[in-house]
Order: sequence, then C-alpha cells, then structure tokens
Amino acid sequence: MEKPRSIVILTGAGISAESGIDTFRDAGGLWEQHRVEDVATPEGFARDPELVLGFYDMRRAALANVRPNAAHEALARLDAEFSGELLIVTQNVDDLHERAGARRVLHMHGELKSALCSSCEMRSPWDAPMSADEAGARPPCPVCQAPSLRPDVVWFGEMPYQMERIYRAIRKADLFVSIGTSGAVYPAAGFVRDARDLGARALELNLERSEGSHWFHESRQGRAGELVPEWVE
Ligand code: BJW
Repeated sequence: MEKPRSIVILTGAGISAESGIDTFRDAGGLWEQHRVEDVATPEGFARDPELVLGFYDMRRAALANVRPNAAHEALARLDAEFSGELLIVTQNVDDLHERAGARRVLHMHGELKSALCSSCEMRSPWDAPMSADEAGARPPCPVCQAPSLRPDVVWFGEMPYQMERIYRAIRKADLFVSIGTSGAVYPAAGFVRDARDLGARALELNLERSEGSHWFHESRQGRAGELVPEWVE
C-alpha cells in the first residue's frame, strides 16, 4: 500500500505479555485465576471492595518489576518518527507504552496508576495501595478527601474513555493495526469493522488468529516482540 497518512493502532494484553504481565484469556491468564464478575464489574466492587482493591493493588505493584519490550519500543520509535497522524489506543492499564517513550497514547480502559473518586468523580495520579490499612481506613481522595477511591479502570458495563476521540481518529485512518488482543471485548473488538467500512487497510499482529481475524485484510501470527519491530522497520 502507499505510505499511510493516518494510523490507528489498537493494543491489548498480548503486547505486554513478553514483559511478564499476564494476559486475560490465555491459559493461566487473569480470568483463570480470578472470576471476572468478582473483580471487573461495578457489581463485584459493590459486593466486595477489598477483594477488588487488593486485585488492582497487586497488579499496580507488579508494574515496578516489569519493563517495556521490543514491541513497545518499536511503537515508540514509530510515534517519534511518523509525521502523519497517529494514535495508539491501548486497552491496557499498564504504563509500558509511555515508559518506552510513546506520546500519542490513549488508555481506553483506564490506568492502574490512576485513582477515580466515586464522590467527586476526579481522576488523580496514584501509585500506592488503595485497600484499607490495618485500622480499616481507606486512603482519602487527594481532591475532596472522601474515602471513596476506586481503581480508575473501565469494568464491564461501563463506558470506555474517550470514545469520541477514538472514532474521530478511526474515521481519518487509512491504516488500522491491531496488536495482541483477542477481539473478545467490545467496543474495541468492533474498531476493525468501523475502520474497514471507512476505507482503512486493516492489519492484525497477534500470537494466534483472534476472534475477529477474518475482518482484517492481513493477519500475521507470532510474538509481538518480533512482529511489531519487523512491521515498524
Ligand atoms: C500475544 C502474545 C504475544 C499473547 N505476542 N500476542 C455482547 C455483544 C457485544 C458486546 C457485549 C455483549 N455483552 C456485553 C457486551 C459489552 C461488554 C463486552 O464486550 N463483553 C464481551 C465479554 C462480549 N463490553 C463492555 O461492557 C464495555 N463497555 C461498553 O460496551 O459500554 C457501552 C458502549 C456502547 C457503545 C459504544 C461504547 C460503549 C467495557 C469493557 C471493559 C473491559 N474491561 C477489562 C478490564 C479493564 C481493567 C483491567 O485491566 O483489569 O479490560 S476486561 C479485559 O479485557 C481488559 C482488557 O483490556 C480487555 C481485552 O482483553 P485483551 O487485551 O484482548 O486480552 P486477552 O487476554 O483477551 O487477549 C490477549 C491476546 O494476546 C490473545 O489473542 C493472545 O493470543 C495474544 N498474545 N501473548 C502477541 N507475546
């Protein structure tokens, strides 16, 4: 194809797998270790907030022991060098794209290192545990001081962040690339169809064919740490 002018890249858990972060739906993934209804729904949080806060505290703490891999680094190089429009839409709540140096990144499912206050609805940078201390006290919201913090992540049944900005980028894109995502969760799983309908070429880079593989013009199978640098160069 001609050199693209506008690219949207969708990333999922598979891009961070080689950094040592668990995916969700692979064998041994997070949903084999935890019930999704318990830890990734507003109802689960209402039922047992300590369980959910502990789950996210553990994953936030684990970020200290991982590093961006060759796939994050290749996308950061592309971000720095590509003069056209580019948006990396990540479903991931880790910060590995940013730590690799990428700037044009949007976290549609939120971020581990951010807290959302259920009282004042403000989002604040957060890098500490959120669950109750030994005296049973929860940390207060840095903005309104209410003990009403929750992880700033998007659970099932909640609206992902910045959908308008994402659809605006998809409308302009002439290339849509999906990396390391199973295509099991909407609305992200539907982006490839939207992009294609609007004329973009669609490329998938994933360990295996995803649920929506047939929607892509091209699907390459392999590890993101190899496929992404190959594609970027
Ligand atoms: C490698 C690799 C390597 C491994 N190299 N690759 C019926 C039909 C349609 C929709 C619905 C429906 N019923 C309900 C819904 C809606 C629901 C939904 O989609 N449910 C499905 C289960 C069907 N969606 C929602 O509720 C969303 N909100 C919503 O729809 O609002 C209304 C709305 C309407 C219209 C427009 C807009 C909005 C919210 C979804 C929130 C998802 N939240 C989670 C948790 C976030 C916080 C956290 O991290 O804990 O997001 S769930 C989890 O799944 C997480 C991920 O971001 C998301 C996607 O997972 P991902 O990244 O694809 O990971 P995996 O594990 O599934 O796949 C990894 C892939 O990598 C695999 O393919 C591997 O092979 C590959 N891989 N190693 C390359 N080294």
